[in-house]
Amino acid sequence: MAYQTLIVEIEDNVALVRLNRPEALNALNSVLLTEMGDALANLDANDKVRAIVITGSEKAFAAGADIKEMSEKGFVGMFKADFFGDATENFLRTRKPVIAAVSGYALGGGCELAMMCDFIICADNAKFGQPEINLGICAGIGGTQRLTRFVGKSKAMDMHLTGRFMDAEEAERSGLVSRVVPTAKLVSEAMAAASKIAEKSQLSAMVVKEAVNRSYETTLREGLLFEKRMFHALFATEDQKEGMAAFLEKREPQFRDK
Ligand code: CO8
Repeated sequence: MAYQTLIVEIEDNVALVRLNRPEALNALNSVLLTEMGDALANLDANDKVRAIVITGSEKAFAAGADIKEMSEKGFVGMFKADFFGDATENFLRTRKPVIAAVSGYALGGGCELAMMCDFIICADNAKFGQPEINLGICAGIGGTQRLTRFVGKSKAMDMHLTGRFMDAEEAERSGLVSRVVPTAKLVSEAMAAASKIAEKSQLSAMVVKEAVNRSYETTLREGLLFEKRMFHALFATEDQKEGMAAFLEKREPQFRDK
């Protein structure tokens, strides 16, 4: 897969998608977001791929939406094109687990892109922020909604209203990231986490992703019912029989996604 703004590699059932606009600290422009949607759709459909890692460079995961591209736009054009609406929908259609591996700046749309992934592992040099207020705008692909759910109202308001950056230690303490690792080991740690996921039954992994994401969309009662029914449904799979037999026989399971 050859892209203008992304480098995609597949290694042992795990895909690594690297944002590649170093001249603009991986700022998200229309080309990049279209290519990201296309890459994720291809990887989702590729049976060799069982988990996906998205990363940037050491200096920047992504420094936000591309300000140069946005600066001349007006309301009518943005509204009619539903600017970045499709890109978000395409991203969220991915059914395989997606890990964000964040080093350096994850600002504005970059922070939002990381939060659209299933979880975030960050390097100890990471800096998260929603500085759109400094540009006279606000977040546009989930920052006000997702950051609030990750870190709570008070900290989300602080980040959006002051535009300040959050370092890796604060991000872990606040629940924005699942783990912090040394910068030099970021990609290998994220790939190792993805490989661990790739060993599991893909059916279970897809159910877990749907069920956890549903907790953001619905009431507790409906979410619990969804989880219980999916739990029941997994007993119709060969992987459930294999997983439990392997445990009882004290051996490693051989999942076949059936
Ligand atoms: N857009 C376009 N170009 C950028 C961006 C950006 N967001 N960020 C950095 N660049 C470019 C710079 O213009 C510069 O290019 P050049 O060398 O041609 O002048 C190059 O990247 C290097 O940047 P700096 O020289 O500024 O590097 P520093 O190390 O001095 O500073 C910072 C790094 C602090 C990250 C700084 O670049 C910065 O503040 N960037 C802007 C951060 C920002 O405001 N982000 C929010 C953007 S708005 C947004 O994301 C809206 C989200 C809603 C929709 C999302 C859709 C995807």
